[in-house]
Amino acid sequence: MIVRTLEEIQGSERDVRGDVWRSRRMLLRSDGMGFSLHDTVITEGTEQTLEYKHHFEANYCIAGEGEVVVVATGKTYPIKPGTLYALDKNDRHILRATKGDLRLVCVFYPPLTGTEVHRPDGSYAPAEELDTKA
Ligand code: 9YT
Repeated sequence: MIVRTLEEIQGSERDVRGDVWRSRRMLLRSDGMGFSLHDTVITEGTEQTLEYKHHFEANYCIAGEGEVVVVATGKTYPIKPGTLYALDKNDRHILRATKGDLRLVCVFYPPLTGTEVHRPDGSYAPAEELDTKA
C-alpha cells in the first residue's frame, strides 16, 4: 500500500509549478498504478489553452470556480466544486479560473513521469520522448 500526504509532497520534487498552476503529484508512473493523480491549483483570473495529445486527463473540482471551453465547438461548461470534466477525446480546451483559485483532483493516463510542463502547443510530451532524453 502507498500512503502519502499533501504535506509530504509540498516542497518536494513532486510539487511542480507552471506559470499559472501548481500541481502536487501524489501518484506518478514510478508508483506502478498505471495512472497518475495530482492535486492541482490553478490561479484565479487566469486562462490556459491546453491539448493533451498524448494523455487522457480527468479533473474533479473541489474548490474555486471556473469554466472549460471545447475549442472545436465553442461549448462552455461551468466548473464548481463537484464538477468533473474528462478530456476523453484529447480535446483542445480553454480552462479559466474565474472565482478563487481552482483546485482540481486530476488523473492522467498514461501516468505522468513527474517533470512534465506544458509545451507551446498545450500538450505534455509522451513518456517515450522523456525516456529517450533521460
Ligand atoms: C487543469 C490542468 O491541466 N492544469 C495543468 C496541471 C496539470 N493538471 C498537472 O500537471 O497536474
